[in-house]
Amino acid sequence: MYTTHEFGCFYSQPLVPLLSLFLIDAVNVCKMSGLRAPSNYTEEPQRHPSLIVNSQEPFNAEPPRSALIASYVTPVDLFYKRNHGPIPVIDDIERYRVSICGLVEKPLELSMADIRKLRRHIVTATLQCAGNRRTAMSKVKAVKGVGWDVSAIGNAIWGGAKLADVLELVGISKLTSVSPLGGKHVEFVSVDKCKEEKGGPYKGSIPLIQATNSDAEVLLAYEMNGEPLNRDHGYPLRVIVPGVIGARSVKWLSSINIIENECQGFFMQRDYKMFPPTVNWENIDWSTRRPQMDFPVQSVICSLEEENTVKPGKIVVHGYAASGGGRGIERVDVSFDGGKTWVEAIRYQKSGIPYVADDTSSDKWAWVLFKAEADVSHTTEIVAKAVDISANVQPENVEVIWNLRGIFNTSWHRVHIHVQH
Ligand code: MTE
Ligand code: MO
Repeated sequence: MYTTHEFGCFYSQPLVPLLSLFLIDAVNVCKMSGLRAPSNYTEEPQRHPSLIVNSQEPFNAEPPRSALIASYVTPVDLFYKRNHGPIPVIDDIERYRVSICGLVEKPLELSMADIRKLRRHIVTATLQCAGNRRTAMSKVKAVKGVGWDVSAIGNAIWGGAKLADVLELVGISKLTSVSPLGGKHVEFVSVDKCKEEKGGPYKGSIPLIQATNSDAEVLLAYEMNGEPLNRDHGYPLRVIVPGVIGARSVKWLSSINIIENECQGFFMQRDYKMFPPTVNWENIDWSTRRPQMDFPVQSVICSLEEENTVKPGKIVVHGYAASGGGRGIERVDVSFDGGKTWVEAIRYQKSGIPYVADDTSSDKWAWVLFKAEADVSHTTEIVAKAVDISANVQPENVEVIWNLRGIFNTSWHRVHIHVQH
């Protein structure tokens, strides 16, 4: 007996097409989304000239670090762009559909008009690539991956439908869980051609318990900073998973599959996992680690470059701090003498309003900007480190967290100050 559960999204056996004449409602197939995935880079969008390009094809770029502290909300054109293939194209938005299939009673296809009919929810959330600050980690020992400085992060106001509301349309009620560990996942599939997937689409998944939790605020977003998403950031529809590494926020969403276990795609199983420093490319066993989800506590000084020459006098330091899982920033410490003594920085989100690390008066998924100042009279190192509300701290040195994929460099951020008298 065939149940809707056995097929996932694709016909897997030759007799299925025949049977499907009779079982068309029962067999669970994801249809085309109307998104087109170019196989070369001739249809890329225009980009801001001040982005620092780390790789042209696929396009990976970050803004100068000073741009991050110019405003609490990062402008779209300066927001980092992280891609694994050419940017997909929509020829006719009327034909766009996102399908929901897998372990659901009745698969469903939604147009943009259907998605817009659902209650519109707004979340201010920081997106951070797990590879942020990778270049600094690669100075310890070579790592594999796109070289990022400190700006593979940005804070935006995302607008869209809550995934929990969308899943109710296929009969999955809020807070659905089998068990807190393991259990079903919700898989997000795109259309972009990624070489890591041997030309297949980018995909990833999150636990069903998170997807159906209205408070987790997982979005199918169609707006970024009050405007329709642009092509680089996932037009017409992308996932936003607040508090989780950027890799799970799948862009150019084509289908949503309810699956028995986590997604088996490359970016879940053979990437975005953190290994101990002893693991190298000869002895690596990917199956020994879980896919990374929440990002750890991070802070970076953005008002100064790695090397700075200044006159003696007052230095004002600005930067960002963020933690995953909705954990607020409890404290940011700044040292003007290489880490011997520390001052506590002032924290803020919207300017003029002092930051309090609780859900009611702050944006819990968003970064916190900080400011500290001191007189500097001789050559020194300025250092920043943050503490989140669960008392998680950043490691002092990058050496102890070195890993071959170069993810999660959250070591104390240090910049050098050369004082010229
Ligand atoms: N979604 C698709 N379809 N393809 C991708 O290459 N990259 C992921 C994620 N979603 C990616 C994707 C990664 S690794 C990150 S960090 C974020 O998108 C970056 O989002 P942004 O380009 O909007 O900043
Ligand atoms: Mo990423």
